[in-house]
Amino acid sequence: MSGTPPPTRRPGRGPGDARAPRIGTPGGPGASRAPGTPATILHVDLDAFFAAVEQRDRPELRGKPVIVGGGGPDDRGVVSTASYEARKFGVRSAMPLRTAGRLCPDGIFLPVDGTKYQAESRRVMTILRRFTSRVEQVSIDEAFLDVAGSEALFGPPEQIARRIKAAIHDETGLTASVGVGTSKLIAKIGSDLRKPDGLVVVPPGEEAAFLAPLPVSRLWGVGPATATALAELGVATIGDLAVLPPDALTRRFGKHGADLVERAHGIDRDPVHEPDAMKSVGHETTFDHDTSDPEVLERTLLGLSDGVAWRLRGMGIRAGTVVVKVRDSGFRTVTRQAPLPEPTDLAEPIYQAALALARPEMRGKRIRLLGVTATHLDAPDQLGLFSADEDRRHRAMEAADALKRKFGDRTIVRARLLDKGLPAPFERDPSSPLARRGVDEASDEPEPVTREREPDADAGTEDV
Ligand code: TTP
Ligand code: MG
Repeated sequence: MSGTPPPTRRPGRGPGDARAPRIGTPGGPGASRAPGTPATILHVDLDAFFAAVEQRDRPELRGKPVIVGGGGPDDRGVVSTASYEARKFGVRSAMPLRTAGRLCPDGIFLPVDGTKYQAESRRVMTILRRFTSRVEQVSIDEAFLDVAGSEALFGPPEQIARRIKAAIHDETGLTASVGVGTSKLIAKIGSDLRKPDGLVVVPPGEEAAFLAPLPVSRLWGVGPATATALAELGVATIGDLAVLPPDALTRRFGKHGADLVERAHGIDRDPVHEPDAMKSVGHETTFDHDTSDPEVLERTLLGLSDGVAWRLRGMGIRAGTVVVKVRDSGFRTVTRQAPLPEPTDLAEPIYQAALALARPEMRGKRIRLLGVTATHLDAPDQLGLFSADEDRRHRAMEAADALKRKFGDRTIVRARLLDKGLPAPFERDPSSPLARRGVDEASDEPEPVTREREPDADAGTEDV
């Protein structure tokens, strides 16, 4: 919030502004997608979400450095998020709480109230669905919208973005940043650029100019390993990448290289997926070194299951089936699936099912990749209301689970995983194009060359 506590708006950048900054050079480099592609994609991301909810509910915390996560600076866990006031001291998500305590001795440390944040998340997603049914929630506090078709009712995309910001602010007391563009990539980068309470509109045709000055690490698909490899080729900014001959990138990075050049021009063909189209939620991880260590394999499955359950809960949906994917050192990939005893959004049953499925497939092999996916998802809870007693009981259980496992024990599990050089699955989701900030640093991205060798489609893999 840069010195201004929520829900106060930053002057000149609030939802009521007359004009959003338009980034790019009019008449600059040609349209990056087919001419005439309208800029109807929005990315909405709440600002310092968990911390902002706490500052809203406790006015005495506004304007103060608030650090959410675990029990305090002596806790073994990690920071979930920090208010913008705390970020000035260098505090970031996924940082050990002890480090946060050192950087920001006057920080106010608060435990994570997962139930409260999930309820807020549902309220915000319900607001978004008033503007279009084409809402793809990608994490607890962010979503893509495609507002093509909503303009007759709500005005052009920029106006819709303002209305959304105002509605979120008025109805929840939280601020959101919004990016508007022709693709998810542009909208996502736009929403991040002027946080907090930002609004960035990139008109069609100005994508490449908009991206050019930004560091190449802003592109998704560019983690630390790729960034280092690109730096060796003299690439620091997205503009540097855009002018490289695609052939050179393809030789160095395979298909991934060609994708990178496209992205550097702002091209991202992935449409906004409506909830009905969402068939599964999954996480997978490739080990740096193939392993047959049962402890590593089981912990990884636990971490993956935890990540999947977290996302299910964030979206207010439950899964009926668990699918595991096991790839061995010879690139043989099998998937196995089984129904859950009952639909769930809890980590434990997902983990138990995943372990039972994976164990026979892992025995006696060196494992290269593990994945856990939840399918047969029930419809998102659009109203965010839980009427039945049964549902209330479940929510209570889920809240306890969330607090105990994810933010208490789980942060320790996560820290243990990190100790072993394993990725933290909640924070790194290969099935999502969104690389989360502060997280790639914690996870060991496989070398791009390795990735290139991976077959695009796995023979024998069921389509989930
Ligand atoms: P983000 O949207 O990444 O972060 P944020 O909303 O706190 O801040 P920003 O203004 O930069 O968007 O994540 C949303 C919430 O998810 C965040 O408030 C806390 C939680 N979270 C974690 O628990 N661990 C993590 O590593 C990250 C990145 C987020
Ligand atoms: Mg956010």
